[in-house]
Amino acid sequence: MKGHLGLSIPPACRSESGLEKNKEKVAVIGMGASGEAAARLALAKGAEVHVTDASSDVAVATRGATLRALGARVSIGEHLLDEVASADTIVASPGIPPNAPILASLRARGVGWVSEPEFACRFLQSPLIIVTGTNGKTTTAALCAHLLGAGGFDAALGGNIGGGLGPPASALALADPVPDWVVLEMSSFQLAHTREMTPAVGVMTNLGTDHLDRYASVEAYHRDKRRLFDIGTEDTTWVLNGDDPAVLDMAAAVPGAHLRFSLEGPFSPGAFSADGGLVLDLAGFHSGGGMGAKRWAGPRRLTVAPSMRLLGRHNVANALAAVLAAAAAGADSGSMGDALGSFEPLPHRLEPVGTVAGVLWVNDSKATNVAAVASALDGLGGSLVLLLGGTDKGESFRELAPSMKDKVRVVVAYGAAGRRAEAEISAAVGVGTRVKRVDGPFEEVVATGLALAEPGETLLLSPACSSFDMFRDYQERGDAFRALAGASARQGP
Ligand code: UMA
Repeated sequence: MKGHLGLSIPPACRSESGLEKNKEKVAVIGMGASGEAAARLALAKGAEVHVTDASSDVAVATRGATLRALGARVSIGEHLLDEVASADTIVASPGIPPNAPILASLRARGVGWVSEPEFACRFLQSPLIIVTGTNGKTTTAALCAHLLGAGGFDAALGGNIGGGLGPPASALALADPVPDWVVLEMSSFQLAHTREMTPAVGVMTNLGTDHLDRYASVEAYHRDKRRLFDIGTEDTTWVLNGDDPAVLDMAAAVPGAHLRFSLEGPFSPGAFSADGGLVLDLAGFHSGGGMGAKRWAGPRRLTVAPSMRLLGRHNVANALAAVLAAAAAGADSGSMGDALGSFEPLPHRLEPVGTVAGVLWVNDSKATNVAAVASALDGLGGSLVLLLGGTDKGESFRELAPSMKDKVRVVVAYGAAGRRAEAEISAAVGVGTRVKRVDGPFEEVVATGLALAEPGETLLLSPACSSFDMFRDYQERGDAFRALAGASARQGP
């Protein structure tokens, strides 16, 4: 594909796209959002589809009935290994751990599989902006799509993002008309099994620790993140966190154009924050994608509307990343300044959900790892009561000590990780944060936090853990917190 001045923009898939043969057999493992979307895409493209889920709960059975009516063969409650293994293409849902029996059996037979976005890219006709990183990827991806929209591009948003904010990649491959750009948030689970998909623009927001319940080590998690760089080409434009040595190190020898964003200081070519504003400096940048086509002059301060509502310093970093990615795709600095002001904070990410008796409630339920909580704490001012806990993912809570110091007056530690969180935070020397453990239900956790909070303080749900011990997912947890804020406001002080 050619950009507006004839520069090369890599297509979504590096090889011939589409099905490999007539009546290709596609097996899809898992019937959550991604499995359903992949099966629908394969059916729409004329494949013979076998879709399977180990569960037979109501949601799976309902999806199964729909897919059966569309022509798929459906097996639920068990995986039929021989049938799955005989397919030409196997698509595995991202939430299925690599040691799950079905994947272990396929591996033992020497049979490979692809991730759902990898399957989707075979049919995507738009160039891809892929956003990954440990934290900030959803805000960055959504803001990037918003900036492109304001710049006159038809930009479709999807991938890992979920939560009603965007569909899986496979659904975007059926979009009609074909969007100008597809902005895909991708998790490490989805990047793991990619081969052919190619970012025109690839964004790495940051690299921290996450998902240690699935990976044997941080290095193994980072290896999957590294796939982003492995699948690029020399025409890919990279948007890199200039303040994160792990990102710069990982990208150092990667071909393509490198743009960096920084909260600390000037970067050229790149974007940085200075004197409370955002500066885009792409002077002299001429290679890759549609970027050179812009013929950017010297540094340009973006006139950001005062209504910009993103809380916290880490969101400034996300905004800088989004601005660079959108600029790389062709958006201009004038439209981006206005659009930054009209972007609404996303649900469950430092989302203010009410003020009760002088206490501000902030829902940061998406903060499912320690690094995300540290970012939230570093970005917020004032005194805080922090609700922390849930399913234990094995990370050290001690690492939160520097961010808690002089800021978090009380931690309410709860859920499956509550006891460990209590022990580690109480033992952190010199932090001075009081820890109160609650073993009861979430309502009791929130009520305890509220009772301990004083007027003028913030009650922050930023759990550092996943939610599965009490909720279906982080959205349900955040929704519960928001509903309790509403109920509390109605009840009055
Ligand atoms: N299953 C099997 N066999 C097994 C194990 C599981 O069939 O051995 C079945 C389960 O019964 C279930 C299905 O697989 O029905 C679940 O698949 P899934 O967990 O991949 O769920 P999806 O609904 O497809 O959602 C996934 C992402 N979830 C995960 O990666 C855990 C969603 O990201 C994403 O929005 C969606 O694909 C579309 O791309 C959510 C997420 O939490 C938001 N992501 C993690 C994160 O951001 O930290 C990675």
